[in-house]
Amino acid sequence: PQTIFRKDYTPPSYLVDTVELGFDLDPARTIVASRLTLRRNPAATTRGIELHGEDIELVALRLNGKLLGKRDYTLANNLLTIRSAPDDVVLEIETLCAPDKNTTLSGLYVSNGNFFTQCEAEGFRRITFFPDRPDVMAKFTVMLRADKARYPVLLSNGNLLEEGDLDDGRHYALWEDPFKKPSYLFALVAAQLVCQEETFRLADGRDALLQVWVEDGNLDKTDYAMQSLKHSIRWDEEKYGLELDLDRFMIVATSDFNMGAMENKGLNIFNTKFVLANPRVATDIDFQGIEAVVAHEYFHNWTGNRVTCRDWFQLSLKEGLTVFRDQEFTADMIGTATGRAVTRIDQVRTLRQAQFPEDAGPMAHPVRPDSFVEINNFYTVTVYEKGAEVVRMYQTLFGVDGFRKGMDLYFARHDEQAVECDDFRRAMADANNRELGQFERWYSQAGTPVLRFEGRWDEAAQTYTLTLFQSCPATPGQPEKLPFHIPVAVGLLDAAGADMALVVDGQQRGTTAVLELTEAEQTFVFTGVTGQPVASVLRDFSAPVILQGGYTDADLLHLFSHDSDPVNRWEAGQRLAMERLLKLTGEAGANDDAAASLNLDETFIEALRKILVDETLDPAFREQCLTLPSESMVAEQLECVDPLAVHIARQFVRADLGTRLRNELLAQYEANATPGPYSPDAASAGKRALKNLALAYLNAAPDAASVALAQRQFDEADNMTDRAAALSALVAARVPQAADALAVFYDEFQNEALVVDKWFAMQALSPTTDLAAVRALMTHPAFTLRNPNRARSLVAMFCVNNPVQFHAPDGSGYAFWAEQVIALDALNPQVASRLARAMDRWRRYAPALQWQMREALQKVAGQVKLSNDVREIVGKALA
Ligand code: DPP
Ligand code: ZN
Repeated sequence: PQTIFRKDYTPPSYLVDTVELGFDLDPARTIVASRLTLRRNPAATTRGIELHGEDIELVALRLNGKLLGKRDYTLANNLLTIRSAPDDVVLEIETLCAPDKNTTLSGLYVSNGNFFTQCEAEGFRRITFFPDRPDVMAKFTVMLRADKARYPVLLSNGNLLEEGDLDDGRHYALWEDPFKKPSYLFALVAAQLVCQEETFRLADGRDALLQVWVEDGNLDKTDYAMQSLKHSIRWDEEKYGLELDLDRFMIVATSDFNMGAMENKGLNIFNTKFVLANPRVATDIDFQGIEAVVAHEYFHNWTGNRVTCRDWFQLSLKEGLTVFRDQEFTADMIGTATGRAVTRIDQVRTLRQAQFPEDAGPMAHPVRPDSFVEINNFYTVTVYEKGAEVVRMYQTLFGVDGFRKGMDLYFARHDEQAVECDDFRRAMADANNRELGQFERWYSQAGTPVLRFEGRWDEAAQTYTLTLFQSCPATPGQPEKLPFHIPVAVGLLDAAGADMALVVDGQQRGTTAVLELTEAEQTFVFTGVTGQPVASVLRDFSAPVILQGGYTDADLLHLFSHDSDPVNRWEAGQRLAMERLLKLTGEAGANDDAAASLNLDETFIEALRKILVDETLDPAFREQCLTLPSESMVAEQLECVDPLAVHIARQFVRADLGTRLRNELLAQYEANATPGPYSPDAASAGKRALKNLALAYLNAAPDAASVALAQRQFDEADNMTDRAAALSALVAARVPQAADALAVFYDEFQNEALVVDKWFAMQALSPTTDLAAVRALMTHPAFTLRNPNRARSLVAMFCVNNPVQFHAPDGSGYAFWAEQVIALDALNPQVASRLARAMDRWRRYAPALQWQMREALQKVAGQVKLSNDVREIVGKALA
């Protein structure tokens, strides 16, 4: 496969002013007629007209009215080239495609008998021939024609101009998008759907029509998405002065979708997972996900659609920024300081769980990659979540007001343009009169920087000298790294745990100072420090780095008890836990009987006990503090991973906490009941989270009482959060009641696809589920590889989130992985390629596992027929 490089960018040879699309929709044979007006791009460096096209049949091609023959163009490798053409051109293109055969879910496809599209990144070329690149922005008019009884709803981007009946039971709808857009934002839906709709008054006094479209029978699950949409519109008006620029905004849910959702202009298409919710079927996490994703896609209307990307290497320009915006929205919706911190902690967890490993593995790439084979492989946690961290650092450096000034300048300069990450950085720099040259390295260098610190208190001088050190490990293609510009937020705690007033270089800096580290090593002197402080470094996780060492156990206990920065307070607890997990993992791996002799110190238990029962702290925050780093986070710390030892160690800690904190856990279980009707608000969700953590710990060392508690909760709960938590506890406890409860649960929810996904997922990720059980589940009538949510719920869940079973010593998990990647690849390369990444870290495993993992990778790589998507992933893993 061919590698595409950022440095090879050339401007498009022609620009497209208008696109008129006509669709005659038929599942087996859809006719697409396209009429493009093009003009030569004055900035072009190439001459011919280049149109992309993939898996479509060209029926006719006319240039300025003249039918072109085979000699007038070339069509090879999915590229149609017309070598010579006048400066102004009208192209008329007729093509055919077969949506019902399209299992890739990219382009135009059929799901449950309905038509949907997905064009990002390069799906539009599967619909018609077009310069399918984001820097070609055009005005679209779309005519849809289809059978009226079968497809009563016909939707596309923008505003509805006209609709009516045709002969033969067909009907039509004509849509016009008033804004120019790249082809990846095109969408259509032709379907049997119903909608919840509402008129919403915008800040400028206009009324907009908001619609949430779902399959019949799901209108009892659209309220939360609608409410989230209204909150998002309001928030963007108030926070950034950005308004909805259309008369209507539609969200459509489909159960077959590769991603979470898609921000098509005015017609967002969503995975049902991020639309459908009511208390009976959705958990608190689901509600949170819906709010965040609805907001994310809505916010793209400005950050992504009005200002878009010049090329796909700039993906983080829109994704990092939009993730940051949805993160801030979520925090603002909760509103409290600890609520904000709890969401920040979730973000830090995601980085550690997924992004740091990516940055340290074979797929490591900068936030703005330099090359790719398949762009779909670069919709990554690095581009999204690390990209959001990079955007967050501007706000940390310039403050909320300075950040807003930068945003305003960005829109003033670039509205309706396709631009680069550098343009965003320049807007931030210029609006704040700062030079941000070095900051560019966050976009160009891959790898997670490592930050260390040394602090020295001088009693005589009353100074505290803090020396910060940074380095960054080599990543593929980048052996040497230069220092980053890192905002390091620091506080100093006195012996009583109170924040000291900070004076750095003679300047008063409040109680948290944002130090700007730009060198490999740099020293900062705090003056007027009257007692030995404990430094709280990297408050609020002020940069996406790994903070190494520097703390004693006593320091960490002090911070865990007192730090006024809740994120670092939580962090201290995580460090205490991690040190213990690593030590126990070493012991558990040493010999087979080690499990019986593991032991946890009273100091640690006591520290957790204090937090657990501290009623001055939000339950949501306490739950975060009591949650241990995951097995994969522990594994990330090890040079050579023995997944079984990691599992034994972590399970031991969970069970030991369940036993030694039993009374406190029981008390919290009772105290955090949420009587009355279910509400997904953050305070109630936090209580349920703490209560269900207590239930899980009590059942980590199950006895009759704890099992009965889980069983009672399963039987009596009126909401999915509590039911699913109880069922998971029973499954994890390996008790006979689990099988009955699973059967009851399936029976009750078999017609709710998203709950059936949960049913598969909770079994797939339980350490009690081995590969044989997974294979048995794959024969269940409800299982199919064709639906991405379902495939992920069982196969990916097992391979990624059940490490102890997946890494079975006989290598059977790896053989299964290879088999499933190959099977999925034939259907849907994007889904297959995600699963392929489960092997990224194979070189870190114990030798006996490593060679079996390599064998599985080689088996996939050796397939003659393999998508570029999967080939790139396994190729990089083996390189
Ligand atoms: N739909 C994906 C997202 O919103 C890709 N743009 O992030
Ligand atoms: Zn996005």
